[in-house]
Amino acid sequence: MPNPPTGGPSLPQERRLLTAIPGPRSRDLQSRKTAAVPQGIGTIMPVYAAAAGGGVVVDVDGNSLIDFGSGIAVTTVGNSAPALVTAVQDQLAAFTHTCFMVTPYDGYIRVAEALNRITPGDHAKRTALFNSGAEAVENAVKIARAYTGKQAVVAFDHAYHGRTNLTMAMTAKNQPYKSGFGPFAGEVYRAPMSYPFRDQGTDRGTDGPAAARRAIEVIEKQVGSENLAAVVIEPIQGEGGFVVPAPGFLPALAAWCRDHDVVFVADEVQTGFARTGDLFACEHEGVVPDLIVTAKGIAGGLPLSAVTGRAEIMDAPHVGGLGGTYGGNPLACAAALAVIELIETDGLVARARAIGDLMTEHLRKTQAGDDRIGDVRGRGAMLAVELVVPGTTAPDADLTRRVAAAAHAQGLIVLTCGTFGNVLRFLPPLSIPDHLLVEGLDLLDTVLEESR
Ligand code: PLZ
Repeated sequence: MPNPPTGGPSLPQERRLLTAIPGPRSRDLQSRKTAAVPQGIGTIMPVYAAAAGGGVVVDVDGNSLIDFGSGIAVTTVGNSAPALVTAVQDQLAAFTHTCFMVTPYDGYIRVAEALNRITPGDHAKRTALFNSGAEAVENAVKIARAYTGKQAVVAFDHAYHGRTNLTMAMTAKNQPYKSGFGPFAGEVYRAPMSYPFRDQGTDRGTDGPAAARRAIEVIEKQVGSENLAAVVIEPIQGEGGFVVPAPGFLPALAAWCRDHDVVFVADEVQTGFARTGDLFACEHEGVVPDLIVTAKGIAGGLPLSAVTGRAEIMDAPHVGGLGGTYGGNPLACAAALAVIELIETDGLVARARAIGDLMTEHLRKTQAGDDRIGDVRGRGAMLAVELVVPGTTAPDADLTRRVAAAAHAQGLIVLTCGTFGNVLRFLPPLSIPDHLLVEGLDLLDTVLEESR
């Protein structure tokens, strides 16, 4: 293909296979990657992108793939959305960087004001900007420690918070995230999560407040609220398997934190910005976190993350105690302002709900005829199926791998996740047209059938 196609919504919204997947150009790039990039940086799908937009990714061989991944929940408003491209281009021509800690600029302040406005709770707030999800999680912990004068941090079973030293300690899963990379940061403790599909039929039960009491008991016995700075939790777990806690679990935890001077931190890196059919997943149960961590969907693919929270907590660190060269980069801020506006003007919260309804109905029908699908769960455009040995809850990671690989070969980008590697997850961009959603789901049914 001499001229790569223009990206964004102008791309034909179709699945189109011109070569085997991956095609010859992708295979060539993959062998160059192997020679130039360490193997530690893995490849889920060795198909090299040339353009993307709406609900497709076009590869270097001219194949057009249906996107059920959004670059891991990042391009929520769609790749290269025109309003975002214009906003970033304008900023690019004005200046690329001055460093907000040296000579600041208004884009950063406007993003902070917007996040203070749209995040849950009407209390006075402040926002600090960073680059990655992990960096923001680390800063939320720094801020909670400075505010409380305490050190311990509680994270949960199946949690994912990043790959830096502190966030590796907070992440639950050993392979591939932690193995061989210790020693990990100290003062990180783990509490049991509410995982309804795996808690059913056990003495743990599926009652949210009861699951919270179980977690709180572990926290009180093994940590002690007098030592605990923060409880950090994903309101719907992402990498850990799209685990939606039982109703009442999050509110009970938040209430306990409030009563014990513990900062309640919602890691909404994967769930935020309309993904779950609410602007933020916490809103579903009316939970108001003390600090909320956002990234991914915040800026349509430009690297940006944020910690937003109660003014008195956010102002605890001393002057100069927070920052970084690139945090709140002007291009990323321009993108974030465009994203926030697009979510509001294009009704993307409602769009996420509509996608959720369409996909859930289809997946439940598939489940009714396929006893390998143990669970269909998620909210909005953050959905998953958990694959098991029929009649049990025993995870079937091998089937999951085979189904994902077969879907990839048919031109459907789909990701897996879960502590047991047996969850297929669906994170389409909210710009995807319905016909591609349906085609992707039909394809999934076919590959599930063929993987028996
Ligand atoms: N918190 C809830 O989902 C990133 C990780 C992909 P960064 N999830 C995708 C991988 O294998 O590295 C994530 C998340 C939650 C924090 C993070 C970390 O965000 O921007 O990847 O640092």
